[in-house]
Amino acid sequence: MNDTPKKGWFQRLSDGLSRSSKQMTDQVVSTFVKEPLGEEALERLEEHLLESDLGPAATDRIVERFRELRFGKGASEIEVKEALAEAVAAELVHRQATFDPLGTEGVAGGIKPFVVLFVGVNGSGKTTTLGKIAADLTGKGAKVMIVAADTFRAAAREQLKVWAERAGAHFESRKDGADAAGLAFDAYQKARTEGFDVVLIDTAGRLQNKSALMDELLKIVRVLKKIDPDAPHETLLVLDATVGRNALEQERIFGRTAFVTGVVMTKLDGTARGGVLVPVAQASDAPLKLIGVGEGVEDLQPFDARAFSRSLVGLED
Ligand SMILES: Nc1nc2c(ncn2[C@@H]2O[C@H](COP(=O)(O)OP(=O)(O)O)[C@@H](O)[C@H]2O)c(=O)[nH]1
Ligand SMILES: [Mg+2]
Repeated sequence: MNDTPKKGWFQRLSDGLSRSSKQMTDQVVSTFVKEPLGEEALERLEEHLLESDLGPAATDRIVERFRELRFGKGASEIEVKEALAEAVAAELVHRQATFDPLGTEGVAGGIKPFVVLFVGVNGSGKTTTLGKIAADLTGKGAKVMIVAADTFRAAAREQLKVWAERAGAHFESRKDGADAAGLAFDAYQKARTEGFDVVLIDTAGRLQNKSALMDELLKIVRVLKKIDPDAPHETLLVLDATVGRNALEQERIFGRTAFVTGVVMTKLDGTARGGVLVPVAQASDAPLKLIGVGEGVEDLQPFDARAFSRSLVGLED
């Protein structure tokens, strides 16, 4: 029997970000608690923020805020953390948006089925993120179809099928090497006739052949638009936080095709440099919508700038 109380979402977020927050707390916070705020401490703050991958632009602004704050000698740890959390949140609040396919901008607003396309390089967490979303949606009573448009690898299809079964979602696939766009088109048609609420389309992420991959993604988008010019209604770019600043390069590659409507940052639990979320959110044209802080279904969370920032510096909700 397991009588441990279910963890709240903020606790999951904090646990997921614990490696990053430890880094922040050990370095940044101790700088200010130990010595009065002077130029030297500010320089050290700058170094530590850069080491946390917050990026030069946000780092400059945060250091500037701290300069203006003029902490007295021996500021308390909480004071420093609160100030840092606020400074980080200020970098992110304008970069957050909600993903709610069942809400008024989706099914409740008459867009049914609501089509979501998942893009990103192999290993970024597309399939896992899609699976977590499927489980969440079926849990809310939605009729969900999962489409395995990553048609190149049998293993990829199998992995997705397991998620579909677990979530109780309908699964559409074809054999190896089948035309991904053809599959997506037929599946979307079927979803319309059969009254599905949401269609989740997984795609391949072979970056070895960038132009072929982009052509394939654009072709999928093009055929979906033949059915509804507004489809896909959401295109989520999935980025892995553990690759650090390479995530910025991936954002550039996929973002350039200009159809991304939301960013998902996964594996924040797998890095001590979760600060990389900041430059990625700022570089992307599309807002950040979801974050992954673990492998469990409940470890995919809506992105909340304030909660993220507080967790990042080890503060309570
Ligand atoms: N720790 C952790 N692992 C994750 C997270 N998201 C995905 N993964 C893992 O990352 C690996 C690659 O994910 P996958 O969904 O197959 O990536 P894809 O190639 O983009 O479809 C898998 O082992 C996942 O379990 C996350 O938020 N946290
Ligand atoms: Mg996959």
